Amino acid sequence: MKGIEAFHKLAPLLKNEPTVLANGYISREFFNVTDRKENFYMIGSMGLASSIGLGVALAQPERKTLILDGDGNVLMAMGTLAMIATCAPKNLIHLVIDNEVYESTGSQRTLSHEIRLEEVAKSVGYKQAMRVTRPEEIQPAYEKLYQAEGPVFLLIKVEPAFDSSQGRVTHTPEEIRDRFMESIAG
Ligand SMILES: Cc1ncc(C[n+]2csc(CCOP(=O)(O)OP(=O)(O)O)c2C)c(N)n1
Ligand SMILES: [Mg+2]
Repeated sequence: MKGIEAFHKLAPLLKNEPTVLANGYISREFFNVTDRKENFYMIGSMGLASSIGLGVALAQPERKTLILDGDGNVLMAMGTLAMIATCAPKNLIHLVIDNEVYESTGSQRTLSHEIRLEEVAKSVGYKQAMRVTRPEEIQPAYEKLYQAEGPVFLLIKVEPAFDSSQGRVTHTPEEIRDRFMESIAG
């Protein structure tokens, strides 16, 4: 499955959950599938979507919070998995698009062809962690994890297949911040 297919499966499942997206192609591709004010695109800094998502989840424990991460991002901030598991926000769902490469910077291989990131998440203490490889598995896995107590982790294996003709996120960082804050206020 291509990453874009995974996004087309995920997008209709989202309601108004705050969603913190990893930098690079993940933000860019998801922006083109479904731009929403609840999307916080981490435009520049790699590895930080997970810790920002953790902060959002802890600040608003009654609201489901999503992180849409990449394998390279997770590997860069592996310690954040332990922090998430230890803080244990019940409302946090950590989704990872795993294409086994740093596709945004030229498809250098990551370690996720050998390291099963969902096993890492499970072993540090995520309540549940699953891996899917086929598009039709995404909805049932997501719905199962959505019902479960968090933090939970869903790894979606995809092939590197970004369509570089897709445009970049058009909002400025300030606009992304402001509309995200507005969407989670109150
Ligand atoms: C701290 C930091 N290091 C490196 C980069 C350059 N960079 C941007 S995206 C990216 C790859 C991200 O990999 P992954 O999370 O697997 O997402 P993919 O590109 O495969 O969709 C890299 C290395 C950056 N933006 N910030
Ligand atoms: Mg990747």
